[in-house]
Amino acid sequence: MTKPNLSGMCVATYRVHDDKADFAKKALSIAVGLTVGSWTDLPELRKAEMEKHLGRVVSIEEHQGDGAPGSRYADIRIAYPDINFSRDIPALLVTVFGKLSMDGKVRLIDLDVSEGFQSAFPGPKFGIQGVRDLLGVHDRPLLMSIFKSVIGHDLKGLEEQFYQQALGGVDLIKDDEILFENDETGINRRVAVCMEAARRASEQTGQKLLYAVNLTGPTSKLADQARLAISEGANALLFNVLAYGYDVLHELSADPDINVPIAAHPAMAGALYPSPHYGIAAPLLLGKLMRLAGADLVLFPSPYGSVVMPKEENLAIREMLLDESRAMRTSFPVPSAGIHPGLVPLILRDFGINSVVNAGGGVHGHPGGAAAGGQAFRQAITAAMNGVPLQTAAAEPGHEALKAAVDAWGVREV
Ligand code: 1AE
Repeated sequence: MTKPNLSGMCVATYRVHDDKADFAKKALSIAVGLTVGSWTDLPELRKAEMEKHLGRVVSIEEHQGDGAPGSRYADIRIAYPDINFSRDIPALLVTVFGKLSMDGKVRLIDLDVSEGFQSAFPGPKFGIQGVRDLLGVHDRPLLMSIFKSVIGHDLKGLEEQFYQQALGGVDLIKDDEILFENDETGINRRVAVCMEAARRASEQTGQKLLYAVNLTGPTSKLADQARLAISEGANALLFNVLAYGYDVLHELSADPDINVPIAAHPAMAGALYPSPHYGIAAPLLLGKLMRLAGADLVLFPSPYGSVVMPKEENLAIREMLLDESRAMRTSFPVPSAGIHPGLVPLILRDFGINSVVNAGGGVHGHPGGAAAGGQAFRQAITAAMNGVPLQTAAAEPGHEALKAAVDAWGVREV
């Protein structure tokens, strides 16, 4: 097969499972079907006009599997001319995986966008460096704590919970993603009290802190809500990207008035990535596309905690977020869910210092309370950075918080 010239084209890679299919025929039907519709039936004149719109088969890699039913598959790469779609993520996704996502065992495993397409996306406004600069922390993984049991709280309750988390020395506090607009603790009201609690805690800890407040409500009002929160002092946002769509994240992140980092929550991602046969692979869904759309931090289930994702997929997400060869800022990987201090050495080994250790239950469930929970994590991070086993560090004077955490949750061997 002669290699097509791919400039001005976005290339999608699909994994197609089929025990009997002629994969070359399947590839051609995708390339033609998702672009010009039908090729052989076109008159010659029309063919000449349509040539520039025609999708191209770039490669087909067949795998026979082990002979068991369902094990035969092919990885098929198709190039789509940029001129077929506008420069936005919805148009790209509908082109490469709109109708096709419903047509048999087809999974979108990667998407390489052209330089031209990428040029419409500034990517993360802050990225890893920008978030570190805001916090003044450059030499260790960041620590994020998650508000828990927030539904039904009054402002006073939220403020106290925030203060306790902040006292523990965390770098970021994020809302729970299920905290929506409500009369008692609406976005502007809770930002005001929580930022005041952050100021008080900072007098004790000497640390800066970002509060990622959950941006919710109808799409048409999100930018106004974000501006309102920022006018009350919000210095970061949390956003349920997949419930709204990547384009909404892109618009928020590209808005010059929304000049705070945005953390992307992965809610709904499980409806799309876990199947080996269908959906969109996690590294594309939560890695490449989140960064392209402008997420400064991206949360996803880690391989170790309560909601797990296979480690290879986690590391591939990390790769997508940190890849320096892309002409845009890098995004922080935030492996999450069920994280406790005993997992910190694993997180550091697998994700390195350019990551965020993120915990809800692992902070609030500490026997000494949320402040002790944060301290235990900070002590675990310092020990792991110095190559000191957590059990050894926990036995040292001043490390009572870590000791209590190790007793409660144990330490996972590296
Ligand atoms: C993958 C998202 C994790 C998340 O948002 C969350 O709230 C985790 O809570 P914990 O740490 O499992 O209690």
